[in-house]
Amino acid sequence: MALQCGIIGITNVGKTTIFNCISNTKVDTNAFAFSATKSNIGVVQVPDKRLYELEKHQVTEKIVSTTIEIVDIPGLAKGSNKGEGVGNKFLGDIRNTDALIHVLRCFDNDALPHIDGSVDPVRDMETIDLELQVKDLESIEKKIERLKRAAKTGDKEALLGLDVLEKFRDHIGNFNNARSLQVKDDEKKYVDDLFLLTMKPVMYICNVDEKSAVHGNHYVESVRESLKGSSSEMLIIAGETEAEIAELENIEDRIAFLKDAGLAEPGVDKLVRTAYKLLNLQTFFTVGPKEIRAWTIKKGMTAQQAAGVIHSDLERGFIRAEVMKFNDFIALGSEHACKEAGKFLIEGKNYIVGDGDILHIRFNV
Ligand SMILES: Nc1nc2c(ncn2[C@@H]2O[C@H](COP(=O)(O)OP(=O)(O)OP(=O)(O)O)[C@@H](O)[C@H]2O)c(=O)[nH]1
Ligand SMILES: [Mg+2]
Repeated sequence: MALQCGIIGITNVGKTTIFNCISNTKVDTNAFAFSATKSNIGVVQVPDKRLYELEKHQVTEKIVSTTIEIVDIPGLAKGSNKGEGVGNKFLGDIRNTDALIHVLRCFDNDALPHIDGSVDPVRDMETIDLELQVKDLESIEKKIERLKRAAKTGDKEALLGLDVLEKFRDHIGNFNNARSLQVKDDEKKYVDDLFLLTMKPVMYICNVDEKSAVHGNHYVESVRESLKGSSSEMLIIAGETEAEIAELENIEDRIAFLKDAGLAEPGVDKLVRTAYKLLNLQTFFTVGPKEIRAWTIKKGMTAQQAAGVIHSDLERGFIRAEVMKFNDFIALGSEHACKEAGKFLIEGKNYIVGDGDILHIRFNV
């Protein structure tokens, strides 16, 4: 199953606008609060300039990017945990995602009133966090009750679990997100089964007006300030500008538009790459005259598991992997040159694949 990144935030902050740019779809966006009634799922190509570097050294018929799934979830509001706005249902959609893209409104627009009366991205962030925290507390309390019953019968494991869950309850009860609690690896298992919403890795998107696309604005500064000391990433994106760029069919027009806006690449490209990292994913390549292709694996996967991403036969009949590092291949310019330089490696099934590895799997079924 593909890993999913969910776009969350208050209603009318530009989630669907950004989703449309990255997924090349045309879901209706409008200025009515809570007009969206279902989540949109898009398969999004992960932009990777390395594919075009590889093409310089290998003539090929086509280039295939790897993809991730992005889900655009309708806006939450204060009280969503009790069914306010469009409510509970969407908290369930968030539960199914593996990482979160939290969009914050950082633009003024008198024609588009804010649901809470004023533009204040830090307040919005806290509103959403609180909704998720309330949900998490519910799940934790339920499990605590269950474990308490088991602990009465002398179940040692239940006692250990209780200890960890109570730590989480106190932490989240003090308006913190689960992800910021430091716990030992062997303690994590007591909450893993709860799929806590505030445990999911998150990145913040400041949605700004066009003139703030490069340097941000005072709203962005307030977000930056509030994220000080946290490990979460923050990106600035001019949603409406990005939407205009995405409208342009012609690549030269796009480049000219980007240049005018002072951008080196579409902001959404960086967004998708960051989401990919957030999901703890990395890429390996296959390179040949028929196609040059990027494939997705989880960090830490072995050569045999990576072979299985291409085809189950390759995993089942795995013999060995021939590996070239991306940088070696680009620097030396060909497989032959890599061989001469001792940079063509023969690896077994337990080899841990590195980001950017060029693999050729030898197999026999
Ligand atoms: N000025 C300005 N308007 C924007 C920007 N991004 C989105 N909008 C407008 O804001 C309105 C809502 O945008 P959507 O993308 O539908 O917002 P949403 O967050 O998906 O809203 P819900 O699905 O209701 O939660 C639309 O009228 C957009 O044109 C922006 O960067 N600048
Ligand atoms: Mg929407």
